[in-house]
Amino acid sequence: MITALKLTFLLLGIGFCYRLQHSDTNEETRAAQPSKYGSLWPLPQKVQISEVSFKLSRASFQIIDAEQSFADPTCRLLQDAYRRYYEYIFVGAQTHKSSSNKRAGRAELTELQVRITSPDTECGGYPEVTSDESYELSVDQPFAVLKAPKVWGALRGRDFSFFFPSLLLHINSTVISDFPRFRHRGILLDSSRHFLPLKVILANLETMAMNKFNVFHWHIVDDQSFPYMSQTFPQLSKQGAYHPYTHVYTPTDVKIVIEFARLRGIRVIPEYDTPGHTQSWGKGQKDLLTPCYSGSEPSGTFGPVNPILNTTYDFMKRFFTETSSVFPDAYIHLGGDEVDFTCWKSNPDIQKFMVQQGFGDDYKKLESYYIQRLLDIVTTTKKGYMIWQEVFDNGVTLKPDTVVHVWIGGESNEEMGKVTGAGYTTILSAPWYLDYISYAQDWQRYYKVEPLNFNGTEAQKKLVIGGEACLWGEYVDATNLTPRLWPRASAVAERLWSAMNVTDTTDAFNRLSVHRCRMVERGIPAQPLFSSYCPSEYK
Ligand code: CP6
Repeated sequence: MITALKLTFLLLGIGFCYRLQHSDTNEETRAAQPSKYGSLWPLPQKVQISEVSFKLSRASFQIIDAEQSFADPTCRLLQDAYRRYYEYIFVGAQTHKSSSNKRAGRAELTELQVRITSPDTECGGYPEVTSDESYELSVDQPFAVLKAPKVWGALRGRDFSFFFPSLLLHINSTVISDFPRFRHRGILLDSSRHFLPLKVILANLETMAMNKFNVFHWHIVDDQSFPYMSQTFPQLSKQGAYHPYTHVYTPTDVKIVIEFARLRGIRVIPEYDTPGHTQSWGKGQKDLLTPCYSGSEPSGTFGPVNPILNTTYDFMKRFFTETSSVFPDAYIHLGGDEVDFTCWKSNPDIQKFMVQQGFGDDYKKLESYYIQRLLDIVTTTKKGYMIWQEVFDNGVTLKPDTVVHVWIGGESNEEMGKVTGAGYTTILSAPWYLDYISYAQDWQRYYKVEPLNFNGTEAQKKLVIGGEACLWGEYVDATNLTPRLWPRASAVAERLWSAMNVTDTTDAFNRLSVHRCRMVERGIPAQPLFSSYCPSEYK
């Protein structure tokens, strides 16, 4: 018989176990406190905030080109940015008019002057891996000044509204001097496992800009669907997309994405992953994929791209010639990951080819043979390439400027040592698979990653140009993409932008909580970090 006392202990015990399992660290259970850095995110390299503060008025405040600026008044990139920032500064602020009136005694800040200091402003160009994103911002009387060598820095430095504590229209006198720690700061989105409507992609680009990300890695096609509408091979999306008209990216859609990204200083790098991950390609392109065999008969199923046919390489040449002119970035991502050899092994023609080439039983050699020929083709289109780490692991000869994308190994960075040891430039994604979700504040795990934490020389560490947060699409579509990505990706944003010693998770939590509310106020449904509320909820 269970007595009442025993039952009480039993229940207490269950409760205790539950607490143990979910025992949160201090950081995870406390509420956000104001940070001395306000809501700056990612934290600039150098900040000085003084006690003096100014008020702003919606009616009189303006953002303008400084007289000495090299920017042309017709520079659309800047003019568009001024309008966006103006709207961001004053969004939601109106209802707090009374509180700013109370402090009517303080001086008014009436202008943000933007000064591009280099004669070649790059206004009409595309951002590149070498683009200068540095800027200096001084908020002082009689006006605030944002100085940057190129328009890219002006974009990074402009987000003036970062200085507003809650929604009050005043701003502290501040001096910031800032530049990114890493040049490649990306987000991977996957539009194959689920089609992502254009407006979801654009909203994500806008949020990327709020977090100073500068690369949109567009994993545009994969096994499940082929939404890229090719002008050379229209059958690919006709047959391979989830829907031939609604679930495709037309040439106009792609242009819209690229221009929207450019205006925010974001590069668009498409990924066309081969020879694996290509089931959807096979629907619209006969003989592209390898027929698999069951015994001596074709089984009716298909494997990776068929590496032994010349028609394969003719196709690739025409396909990549098209994409190289559609996407302006100097780089294209060629995938090359997770090639399953089972089908190749079953096919008698491939077996024969293996013998002819002297590859023995080593199907990695066959994979390398294919990739080698593909890389040669892409080189003729004058693009640089990025590839997943397996291509490097398999010993394929790569151009010296190849970027190797490390995705295996979680938080241990041995592979980074190997890749940079061989002299290749690399970017890190292994610890930043944001499609993995778990209980509690997993952003802290992403935040604590140190990309240079591997055994290697200084020269090797210089080869690490950044990283990407990956949001693979198996369990993600338009309904849940944004809250799953933000603010978790913001943790990666700060790791890649801010100085190496910015590692205080408590201060990060305080700033990120406000930054997350800011995203929500701007219409981005970013999920909460922990129990709390945003000021805008009761305005
Ligand atoms: N799709 C493609 C994927 C993945 C990769 N490539 C992937 C593999 C393992 C995990 C998550 C994603 N879904 N094309 C590997 C780069 Cl855990």
